[in-house]
Amino acid sequence: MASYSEETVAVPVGTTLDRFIKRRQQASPAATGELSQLLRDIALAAKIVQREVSRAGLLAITGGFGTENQHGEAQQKLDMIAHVRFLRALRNGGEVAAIVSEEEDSIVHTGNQQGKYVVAIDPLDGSSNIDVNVSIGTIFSIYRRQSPIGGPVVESDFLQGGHQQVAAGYVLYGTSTMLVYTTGQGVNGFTYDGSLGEFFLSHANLTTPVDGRIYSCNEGNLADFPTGIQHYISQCRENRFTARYIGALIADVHRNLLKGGVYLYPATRQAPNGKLRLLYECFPMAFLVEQAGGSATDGRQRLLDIPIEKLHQRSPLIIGSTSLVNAVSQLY
Ligand code: AHM
Ligand code: MG
Repeated sequence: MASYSEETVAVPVGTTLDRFIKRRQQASPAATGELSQLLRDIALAAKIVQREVSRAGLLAITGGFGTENQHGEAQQKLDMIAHVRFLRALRNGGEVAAIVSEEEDSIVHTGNQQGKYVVAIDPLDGSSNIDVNVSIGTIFSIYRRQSPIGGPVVESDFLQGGHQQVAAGYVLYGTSTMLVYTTGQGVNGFTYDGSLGEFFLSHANLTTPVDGRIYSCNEGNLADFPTGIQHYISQCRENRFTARYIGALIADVHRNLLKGGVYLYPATRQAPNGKLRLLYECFPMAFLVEQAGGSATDGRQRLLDIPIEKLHQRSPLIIGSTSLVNAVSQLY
């Protein structure tokens, strides 16, 4: 038989998320495997949600659920479906003792009081994009609980502060579905191959450009932005920066992470504390972007330094390439 090289006969499919998680676990002798299992549970829920998202138009699951969340925003059917999917996966996995979700006012106890971890999650971010087939995503943040294992989780388990995150990441349901996460040792991105039902490592050791030329904000609110931000936007226009705003935090941050740019959701006259939530939107994205070499601030201080007092606390967010974030801070 003629000699052949394997690679020319069949291109390798690459490293699955499962194998990547396992390797990371083996490299850390103290690891018990619980965090690995938790990440697998998140990936499983992400696959299920990606299935629902991709068929949304066929399944009559677009549109409103007829209820509002604690922020007074209409809950979409898919918001609630994603909430239940993640809740169920984390409950069944057994590593998570409680969850805080954008879709629930108070802590959701999973019944796994032996679980070491708590998870804060925005199950489906970018709600206004759901019905129109535009990118949406899931954001998650993992903490090791401080309350005694075996007892009930308490609010302070979630209010430890952004620096205490053990892991954080997002799932982007876009032109392809990606899971991007950090455990504090850099950032890695995985792309979903639906035909195999697996996430594969596609963006190893992701780093973001220090500089960039994209700015992303809801410019319709310009007149209500703080003066410093208005000046910054004027500079972006004068310098012929590119404006890109999808209206889904994850999609905007993801693009800027790869290409270099800055995302801004500042305080506005109507929302003096900004719109986005610290626990399950700002903290996880700030942790991840910093791990990729970028920066995040509320305009006054490093975002991860912000003291958190309430589960659904809001904050302004300026996040992205370090030199652009610094430029915004200087004008604030
Ligand atoms: P949501 O959690 O209700 O979806 O709101 C968060 C979203 C972000 O993803 C997005 O960047 C922002 O809200 C868009 O807000 P606006 O429509 O005010 O520009
Ligand atoms: Mg959200």
